[in-house]
Amino acid sequence: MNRMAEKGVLAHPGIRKWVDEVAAMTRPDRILVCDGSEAERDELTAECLATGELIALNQQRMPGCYLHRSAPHDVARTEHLTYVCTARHDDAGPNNNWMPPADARARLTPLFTGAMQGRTMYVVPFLMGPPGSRFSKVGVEITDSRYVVLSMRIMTRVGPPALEHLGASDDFTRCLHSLGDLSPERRFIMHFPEQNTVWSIGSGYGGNALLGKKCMALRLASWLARKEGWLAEHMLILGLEDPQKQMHYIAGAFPSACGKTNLAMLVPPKELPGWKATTVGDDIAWLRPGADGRLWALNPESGFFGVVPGTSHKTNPTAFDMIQRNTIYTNVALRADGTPWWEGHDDPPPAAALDWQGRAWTPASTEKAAHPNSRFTTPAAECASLSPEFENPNGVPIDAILFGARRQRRIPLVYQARNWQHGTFLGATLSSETTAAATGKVGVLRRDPMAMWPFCGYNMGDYFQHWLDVGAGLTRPPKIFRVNWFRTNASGRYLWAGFSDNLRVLKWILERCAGGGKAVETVVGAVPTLDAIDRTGLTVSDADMAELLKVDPAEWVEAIAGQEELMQMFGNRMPRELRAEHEDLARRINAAITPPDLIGREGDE
Ligand code: OXD
Ligand code: MN
Repeated sequence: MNRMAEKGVLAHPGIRKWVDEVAAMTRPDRILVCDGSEAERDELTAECLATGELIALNQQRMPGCYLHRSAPHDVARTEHLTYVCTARHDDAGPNNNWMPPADARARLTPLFTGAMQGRTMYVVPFLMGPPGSRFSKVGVEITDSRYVVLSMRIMTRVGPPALEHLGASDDFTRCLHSLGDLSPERRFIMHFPEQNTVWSIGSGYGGNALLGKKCMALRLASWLARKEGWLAEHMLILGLEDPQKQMHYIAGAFPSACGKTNLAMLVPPKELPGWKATTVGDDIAWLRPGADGRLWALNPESGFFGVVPGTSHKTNPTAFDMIQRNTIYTNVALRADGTPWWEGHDDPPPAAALDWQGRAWTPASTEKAAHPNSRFTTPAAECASLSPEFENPNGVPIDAILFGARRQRRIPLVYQARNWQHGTFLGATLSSETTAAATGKVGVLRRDPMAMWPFCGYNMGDYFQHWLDVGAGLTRPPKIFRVNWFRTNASGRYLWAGFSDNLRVLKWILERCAGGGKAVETVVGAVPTLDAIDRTGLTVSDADMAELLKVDPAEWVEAIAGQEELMQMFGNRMPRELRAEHEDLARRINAAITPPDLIGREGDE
């Protein structure tokens, strides 16, 4: 046990008791209490280099950068092995796998028993959110993975900030993690919201193992947020300064690997001078009503865990530059000069490299060099566009909320909800084509309300009601918009330029927030007129723009049927207001596709 043990974290009776209990079950050789110091990081890194858990990248060119190769079957979140264990099944809802808490413990106790024999048990106190913030929450992760400790040090505030925030309180999330034997057969990520506890075994992958992130800051936090009157969301937070030097903040919910990090680090196009973008967060937002009737948001994380493939100077120059230092790469390819490479890198494919599993790779190989869900883990402090408000304990006031997804057809580039209730409906009916961030088939359309389907720690019907309740308490609620950067034409070509040019859409959104912005009312909401989105210097034709903004009521008939399934799925937990929105949409669509002579005849009968 290190120096911290006597005077630091283990002096806390609640943590001590829990550590003792876990140690009795997992039987580690050694317990090390992490203090978050640089010396500790260097020691852990040296150990990882010795064991092969990390490979040093070219330290001249990329100081502080390392490569980690995971077990080949442990490369993404495993939603089918993720459970919410509430006393009543209905409280977890149809959106979660469920197990009674006692059964979950009985199932996992044998797996954890003796799991840390021959290993060190690390005790990692961490703070989600800035020190001194009413938003912030403390967790303690116990893990037997050095890679997890090093990653937690990037993604959360480890050591003294957590202990100071906790003080004598026993209010901390108990996050227990072991690699176990890494077998998918013995892998479970169990959440116990009623006990503010997570047990995760059998995976070292970020979303399954860095328990401050999806497990605590979304699943357990969403449960707590409902109790306490706030929202824990799968959202980026972007600051935009307009040419008049007014600051605006936008929060955006998008499913995993749909471009949140790129949008959060947006670089304004040169054709729109005077705009400045700053990054508050790229994955998680905690939002609370403020005394001024607005919604305030902060990012509880302190680092970025981003998808590497596709990251380049074109798509995200800020991220590309950011990951040249102090970054842990997971599952990318390695070039002979000790630098990483991936599909979508600015550099052409190397003549020879090692793929993400360390096997010889050439451009003739049929497999990808980097895993499609390979990741970077980088401190927020490395991000050149990081907002000066990043550490503000009050967060930032949100002007607009975006709900976005990956949809090739039907969904226009952008449209605006009529009010908060309609906006909640737009979020609740979000669907997206699946990506490599979770195991399973890629490109399949699935329902993903508020981009929270895999992360809502309770019954989503109650979650929708909570959204309505939070909105009802705001006198100046954010305006809500649906966006879709991914619409294609009949031959599969993306119609929208995306990346930097998304600012053009955000500009219209901010105009709408200020009471301007030209729009036409459609059955789904207010859509920009053909000339409303600034296309200065952009080669998107009128025809493509018209296609991007098209709302074809006939295409929406199918959507209504899908929404009906969602309504059924949540039964009487689905708020009445959202049923009413669904029926209203069905009525509007029906009216739009019914030939006028039929309407006349119906009226005559
Ligand atoms: C993530 C995810 O890692 O959503 O952020 O899967
Ligand atoms: Mn995410």
